[in-house]
Amino acid sequence: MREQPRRTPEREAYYARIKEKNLAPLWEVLKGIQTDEPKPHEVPTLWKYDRDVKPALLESGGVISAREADRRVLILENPGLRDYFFPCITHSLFAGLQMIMPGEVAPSHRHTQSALRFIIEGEGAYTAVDGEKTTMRPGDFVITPSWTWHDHGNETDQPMVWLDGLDIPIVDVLNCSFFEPYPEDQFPIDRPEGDSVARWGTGMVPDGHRHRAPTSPILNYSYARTREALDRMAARGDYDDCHGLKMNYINPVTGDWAMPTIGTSMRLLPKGFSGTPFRSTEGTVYVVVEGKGRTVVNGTSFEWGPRDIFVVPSWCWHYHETNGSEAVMFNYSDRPVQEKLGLYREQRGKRA
Ligand code: 1HN
Repeated sequence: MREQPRRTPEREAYYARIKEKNLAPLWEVLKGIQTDEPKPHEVPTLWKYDRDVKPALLESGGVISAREADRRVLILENPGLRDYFFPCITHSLFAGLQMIMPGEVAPSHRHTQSALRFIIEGEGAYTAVDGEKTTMRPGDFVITPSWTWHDHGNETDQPMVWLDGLDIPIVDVLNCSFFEPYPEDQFPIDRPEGDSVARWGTGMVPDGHRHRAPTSPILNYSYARTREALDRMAARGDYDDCHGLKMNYINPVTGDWAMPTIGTSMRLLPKGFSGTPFRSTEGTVYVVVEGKGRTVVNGTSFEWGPRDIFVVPSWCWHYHETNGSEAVMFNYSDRPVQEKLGLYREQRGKRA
């Protein structure tokens, strides 16, 4: 550990003098930035959906319309990041819950921030991305790549809620934010529903394809297919000690993560699972899809059930447990960025 240099009146006077010249002493600030290990400001936090989030969301329907809000989203603000430049769930990622009521539309726009939608509840509202529409169902993972036109609408008779995960802080640190509204509510649809899965999601790719974008061309990784894959693999029972049965979503064109800045996975924890402690540098947002269990993060126990959301900050020891039911959880983090920069680290512990 570094020693902090002593502060003396002579030094303080010197610092004050050089400040005028836009100069500052590195030795006064080095310790705060080169920490022995990650010291995230965000804290482990659990949002109970049915008890706390849902009533607030339903109330928001009477507070503002989707049109006036542009996007009616309640931000999951990490209490450890209250002084951050923007309310976020981790230092690198945003999370919010968007609700769209029957008959509403969230008008088309595009931005350089990439977004994922993870569907929480409701059935049958749509999101459209660059001319393809997809009907959303709980557990679906839908991608809005950087700089693609997207709008949402609900032609059903029930409210629809999904989680929005965006790389807002990453784009901010690089100063690459661009935004543009589309002149109409909806960008024209020019492909049938399911087109992207047919083209890219069957283990084949179109002959002579020119997909060069860093984001997967698949619009919707449906829960029906994900769940079936997990079920079939569970039959063989090869579970990881820490993660259970964990599958990462990939871009079928490159084999890399589905999104360039956000890594996404789905896992199945079997009944009576008692996970080994694990930590990694990826601050991770979890969304529970099915089942009940608990996750112990740095000694704090989070009891979770369907639709609950929690966050495990970078480098925090944690383990997962289930009891009488198997559980399915979605998660996302900034791991693709860390891997590309050679920064990603993980560590497995021992059960006490
Ligand atoms: C956004 O554009 C959407 O397009 C959702 O649905 C959430 C959160 C922050 C900034 C932009 C959307 C967002 C967002």
